[in-house]
Amino acid sequence: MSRMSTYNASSIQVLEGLEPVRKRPGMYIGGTGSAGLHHLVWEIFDNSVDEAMNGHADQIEVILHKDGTSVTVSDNGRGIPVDKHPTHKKPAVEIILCTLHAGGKFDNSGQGNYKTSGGLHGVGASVVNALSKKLVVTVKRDGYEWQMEFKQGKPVSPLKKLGPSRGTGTTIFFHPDPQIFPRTEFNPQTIRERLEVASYIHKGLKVTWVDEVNNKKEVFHHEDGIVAFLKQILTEKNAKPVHDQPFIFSKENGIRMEMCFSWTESTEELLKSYVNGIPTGNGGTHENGLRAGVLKAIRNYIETHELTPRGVTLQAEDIREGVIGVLSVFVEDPQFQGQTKDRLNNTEVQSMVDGAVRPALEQWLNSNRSVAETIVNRIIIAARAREASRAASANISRKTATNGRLNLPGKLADCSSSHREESELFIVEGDSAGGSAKQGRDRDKQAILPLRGKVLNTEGSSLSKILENKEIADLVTALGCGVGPECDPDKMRYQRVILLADADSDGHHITTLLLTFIFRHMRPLIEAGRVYLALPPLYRVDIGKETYWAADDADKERILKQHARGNVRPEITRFKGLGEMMPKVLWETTLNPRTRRLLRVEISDPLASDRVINELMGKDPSARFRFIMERAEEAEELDV
Ligand code: 0RA
Repeated sequence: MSRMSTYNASSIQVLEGLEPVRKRPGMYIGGTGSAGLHHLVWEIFDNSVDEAMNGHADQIEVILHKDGTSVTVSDNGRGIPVDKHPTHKKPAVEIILCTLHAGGKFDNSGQGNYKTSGGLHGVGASVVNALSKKLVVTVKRDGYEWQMEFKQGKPVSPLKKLGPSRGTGTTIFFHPDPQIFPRTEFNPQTIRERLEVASYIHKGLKVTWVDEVNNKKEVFHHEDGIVAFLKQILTEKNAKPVHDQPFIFSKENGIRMEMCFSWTESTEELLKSYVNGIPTGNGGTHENGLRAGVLKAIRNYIETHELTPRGVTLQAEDIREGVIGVLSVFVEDPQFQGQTKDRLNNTEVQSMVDGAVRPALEQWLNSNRSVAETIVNRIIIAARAREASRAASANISRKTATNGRLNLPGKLADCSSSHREESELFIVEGDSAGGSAKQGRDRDKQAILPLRGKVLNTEGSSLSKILENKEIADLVTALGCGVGPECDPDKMRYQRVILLADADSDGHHITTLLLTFIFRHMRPLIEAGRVYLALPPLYRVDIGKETYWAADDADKERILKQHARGNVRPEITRFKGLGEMMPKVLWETTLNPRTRRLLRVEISDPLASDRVINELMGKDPSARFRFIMERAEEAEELDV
């Protein structure tokens, strides 16, 4: 009889022999190439994972043997039953390993009966048995150890009682049949990765990986499950979350799902998703549900709290930018789609995930308001960056279309050295100061760009609008490093750019406006440590016919002590402006690298500074003043 078909009323199982599996292996494991070969490991491993998921096991060991072509999987579960089946008069373990199960696993434990195997057909151990030249099952159960051996799916000998034994569990050794598989070498890396993921997806499960080919042993065990997984991904990707704790959500009823994610400073969006522990590299309905739920929750939060930004429209990509997370769902009858069968296709899953995530995320945002604010801020930045990026590329293509060569601004007094490493650009406020600076500078290494007109308050404007401002456009052209997403410090025409303004409130204002622009649209320059503030002197000290400049109070005292003459009364005035300084003095006090003081502009916390800028610009001018002073203090003082 080539087929055995039996109907059993008590278990409702359709039992069938294994001949069809050997005849058409592709139907059961997808193919006989490398993927099919590894599928054998997943089938056996997933059975043990099932046993663990149902609460009967917490340890699984997988051994790739020295030959690289045989594997042992063992667990400390209940052990496959060995008692004789009432109708078939054969040990249950033999039926399980020698028949195709149309009706699923012989599990009457009453616990959630998920089949973890997201495999192509989920038919389990008997398929592996059919396609193995040798398979040995060892069971510890009922106080004894039992063993049975098979060849190409057929028993070699009856079930043997080896002897008394403590504990319970199942061990399956198998050696794929070279008559079926052209190549029977397993890839250790492929197996290792799958095991590691399983240890994250099934929190608490201890998976031991023994790679005898490479003489390696590893234990994967994560009590924090996918949250630990997320942590590892963030570290690996070097992605810094913008909030401390990830959003974590799990749900058992309906369908089982578990997820966690964080918004990060990364511009990448990365969601690792799994169905029944199987990676779904091509996403599918579960991922779609998550994305839809997150979008709705965020939009709703922004709307209810009236956080809608002016001047930009938030798009889905802005909300998702930088989100890194893990999604794991368990579906009873997963349908996979696509060439590589790694996209979930069950339509009901989408609305279930969406419907669960949306209220949960909204509630989380509402009960973590400062976190929510940080996230919303990050989203708004993404939207602004996106608009700036589009505007910038439009602008650049327009430029290259009209004049291919860089057209330097007319009022730039460039330096003569062609070595970037030794050259610097001073942005100087006002014409008269610009004139002094041009005369007083080291022409070889120092370039001067005087800013004449009003510098635009760039906050909240699109980049294309900003670039209509002549002063800003000149600055961009002179630096030559590009703007917006194009900005590349390596292309900058100078080693550093130094903002030089008076130490009065107008000076602070213009410096703030320039820094705001650079922070928003040329941030890489700041990150590369190539933006500086020059510190002109604070006091002018006149003693008789001599004039001295004091950098600060201590300097002033020193000058007074050193140059005081009994009969002459020193005259101290606060420094009024760069314009009153002779070129030579400007050189000595502010430009000369040997004597000047510079502050390097740094960003301590990008989001914090972002908030500061948002809050301060366009509001109280004294607050702007404070901002620049605080920035200056934060910046590292340098002797350049
Ligand atoms: C059928 C019934 C029961 C357990 C198993 C199969 C079982 C199968 C595998 C495969 C690998 N590890 C396994 N562990 C258990 C339930 C037995 C009972 O009710 O005690």
